[in-house]
Amino acid sequence: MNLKTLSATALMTLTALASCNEAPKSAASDPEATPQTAALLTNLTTLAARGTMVGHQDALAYGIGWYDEAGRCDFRDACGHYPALFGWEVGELELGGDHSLDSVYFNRIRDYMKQVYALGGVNTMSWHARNPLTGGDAWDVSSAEVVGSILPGGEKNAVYEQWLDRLADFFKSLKADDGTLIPVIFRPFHELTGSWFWWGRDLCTPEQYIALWRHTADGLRTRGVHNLLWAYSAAGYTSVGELEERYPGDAYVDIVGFDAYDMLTGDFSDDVRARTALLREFAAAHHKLPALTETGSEGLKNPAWFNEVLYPLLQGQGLSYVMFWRNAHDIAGHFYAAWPGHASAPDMTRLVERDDILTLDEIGSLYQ
Ligand code: BMA
Repeated sequence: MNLKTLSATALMTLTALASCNEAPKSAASDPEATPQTAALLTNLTTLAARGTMVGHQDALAYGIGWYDEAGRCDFRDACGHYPALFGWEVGELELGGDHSLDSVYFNRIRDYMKQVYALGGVNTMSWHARNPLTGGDAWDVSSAEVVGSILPGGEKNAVYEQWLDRLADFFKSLKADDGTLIPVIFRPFHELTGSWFWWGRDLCTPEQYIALWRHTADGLRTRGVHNLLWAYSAAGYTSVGELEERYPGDAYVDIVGFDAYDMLTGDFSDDVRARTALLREFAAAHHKLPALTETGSEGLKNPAWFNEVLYPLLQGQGLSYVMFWRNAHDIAGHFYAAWPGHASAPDMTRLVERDDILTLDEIGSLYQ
C-alpha cells in the first residue's frame, strides 16, 4: 500500500467515524428517546465533570409566604440565580384530578416546565402515587400485596393501566412552543431501600419491584412516551448489593441516586460520604450518571449548612445534581432552600457561586 492509498483509506475511515459522530447511538435507556432527551443525557454526563447542578423542588410554584405568583422563586430571590434543575411532583395525577397532593395544579406544572425548558433548565418529576390497593396515600404501608396487585394478572391491574394512561397523556402534553417534547428526568418509586412507601423494601420482593418498574417504563413507552430519562433513587444502604438487588436494569435507568436529609443527629456527613462512594461504584459499573436526588436540612437551623456541611460532601464527587426539597406553602417550617431574608441566604449564595456548583446561567445548552 503506497502512501496515497494509505491516506485515502485513512480519509475514508475518518469520514466513516465522522458520520458516526453525526448520529451517535442514543445513550439513553429508551432506544426511542427523542433527540432532545438523548442530548440531555449526553450533555449532563459531560457537565458532571465540570460541576454539580443545584436544584429545588417546586421552585416556581410556591415558596415561603406565596403561592403561584408570576416571576417569584425563593431560590432565585435569595441568591440571585435560578437553580439549574427544577423538581416537580405528579402525585394524584393518576386519580384524574386537576391538582397534586401538594395542591399544585397540573396545568400550572406544565406551564412551569415549559418555562424551565425555554430557559435551558432541567425538569425532574417525582411521583408520590396513591396506594392503588387500599385507597390510602403513598405512605400507606398497611399491605404488602400492593405491588403484586397492580402487575398484570393482579386485581388492581386495570386501575394501574388507567394510571399509566393518565401519566402518558401528561408527559406527552409537555411541549415547547415549537412542538418539541420537553425532556423530563422521571424518578418514580423513590427511596426504595426504605419501607415508608407502598413500593418500599419490606413491602415487595426484589422481583416485584423490578417488575413494577419495567411494567411502568414499558407501559409508558408503549403509550408513546419517549421524553423521559429514568432516575432510580434509593434511601439508606450500606452496600452496593442493596442497590443491585432491586435495580431494574440498564435498559430502564439513566440516572442513579439517593435521598438524604440532615436531621442534625451528627451522622449525616459520614452517612452521605459512605453512600456516595457506594453510589459512584454502582454508577460506574452500570455506566449511569450519579446524583443526590433529594437533600436538605428541614428549616435550615444551621445558617452555615450549605458550605459547612453540604459542600464538602459534593466537592470532587462527580455528582450530576443535588436537589433541595420544597419550601412548602402548606406546612409551617417545612423548607430546605433559603428564601429572601432567611439567615442562611448568604450561605446558600456562597454555595451556588462556587465554580463547581452550577446554576441555570452556567449550564449552557443541554438539548442539542
Ligand atoms: C414530602 C413532604 C410532603 C409532600 C411530599 C410530596 O417529603 O414534603 O409534604 O406531600 O413530599 O411532595
